[in-house]
Order: sequence, then structure tokens, then C-alpha cells
Amino acid sequence: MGGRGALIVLEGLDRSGKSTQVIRLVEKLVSMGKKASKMNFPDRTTTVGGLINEYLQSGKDLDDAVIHLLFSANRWEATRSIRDRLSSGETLIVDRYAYSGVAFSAAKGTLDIEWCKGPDRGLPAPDCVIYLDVSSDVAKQRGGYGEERYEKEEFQKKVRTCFEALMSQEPAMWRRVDANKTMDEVTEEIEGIATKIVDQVTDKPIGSLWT
Ligand code: Z5A
Ligand code: MG
Repeated sequence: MGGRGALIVLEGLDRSGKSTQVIRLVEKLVSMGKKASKMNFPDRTTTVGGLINEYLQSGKDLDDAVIHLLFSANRWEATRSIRDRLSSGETLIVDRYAYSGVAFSAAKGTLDIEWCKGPDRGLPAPDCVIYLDVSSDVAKQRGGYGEERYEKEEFQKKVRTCFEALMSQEPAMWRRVDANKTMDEVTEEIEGIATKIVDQVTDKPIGSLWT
């Protein structure tokens, strides 16, 4: 059939199941004969990603604006590869993107949502963002919060509010999935959404985020 691949992002709070579902979705698409791969942000393997990793592990202290710009730079470093791969017909399933960037930075209360969106304007726009909506009680049962900087219940509540604000700005972009369900139920719902998107975008130009 030809045409470009789809850019599909999974977003959601801690323990909502993003990484699990990204792997399952790629496997499903490949089993259907589609070219598909996963990507994740932050990508801790680059130089910028190494700084982000130090910050998240709470070792390094950085100004809120500085770490925000590093997360964004970490996406810009991947931009050429994203565009080339989509154009070659590869579908990319992405574990967090600019929406996490805005939600986690704005949740700190020192930077507003519009300022936070600025550095990510012009990135390749997703064709769809699937939001894994998990309650805090269920998230806690999935192993509790870890040791990283943002993994605290009070902070996660603020992040949730920021995600809700982003969803209300672009309702057509987002699909909300109840992530409190079993892994298999969530997988089935996501697969239904993603397979349709993959078929719909082949002839569409790649969009530009928030421009
Ligand atoms: N961050 C930022 O500030 N700015 C940015 O621009 C970006 C990110 C891109 C690290 O991200 C931090 O960076 C993150 C946001 C911030 N901080 N926080 N919080 P990360 O993506 O590296 O974080 P992670 O630790 O890999 O992912 P996660 O969000 O904590 O988890 P997840 O990927 O959503 O969940 P999971 O690993 O798939 O599943 C968690 C557990 O639950 C696991 O044991 C599963 O087996 C289980 N699970 C999953 N689904 C289910 C269901 N349905 N039922 C039962 N059990 C389940
Ligand atoms: Mg994850």
C-alpha cells in the first residue's frame, strides 16, 4: 500500500502501563505485517539524556526551566530520525512525548503551560495521543512509587490536572483509555485505536506540533 507510517504517542501518569502497552502494540502491528518500532522519551542514552537521568535520580539539581529545555532538546535530537522513519513507512509508537514535558514541568507551579509548550512547538505532531487513565489507588497497587524525583503521590495529582488541561485544549488528538482494567483489556482497546490510525494517515502530511 505504501505511504507514511503513523506517529502514535502513549501518555499517562506513573504506573499507568505505558511501557508495557507500547511493547505489546509494536508486537501486534509487526504481527500484522506492518513496519513498526518503539521510541521512548526521555531517551537516556544520549548526552542530553544522561543529564536528564542524573536529574531524575535526584543527584543533580537544575533550575526548572533548564531541565524543561533539556527534556525538549532530547526530543529535538530525535526529530530527523522520526521524520525519516515515518516517511519511509515505519510506524512509531512513542512512550511519552512533549505532553509529559509540559505536564511535569507545569505541575511544579513555577512555569505555566503556555511557556512550557514553547520549546516543543514544531516537533513532528502525533497522529493520536492515547492517554492511559489510571487512578492513584490502582497506580499505588502496582508496586508503589519508586525513588525518582517525580514519583510522589501529591505531585502526580498535579501532573494529572495538567494532562487534563492539555487534553481539553486539543480534544480531537486524544483518546482516553481506562488503564485500571487488566493488561489484556487495555491492550485490546489500544490496538483497536492504533490500527485504525495507521490505516488513516498513509497519505497525510506529517503535522507540526502546536503551531
Ligand atoms: N518526564 C518529564 O518530566 N518531562 C518529559 O519531557 C518527559 C518525561 C518525556 C521518567 O519517565 C520521568 O520523566 C517521568 C516523567 C518525566 N517521571 N515520573 N513520574 P519514564 O517514562 O522513564 O518513567 P518510567 O518509570 O519508565 O515509566 P512509568 O511512567 O513509571 O511507568 P509506565 O511505563 O506507565 O508503566 P509500566 O512500566 O508499563 O507498568 C508499571 C507496572 O505495572 C509494571 O509492573 C507492570 O507490569 C504493571 N502493569 C501495567 N499495566 C497493568 C495493568 N493493566 N494491570 C496490572 N498491572 C499492570
Ligand atoms: Mg515507563
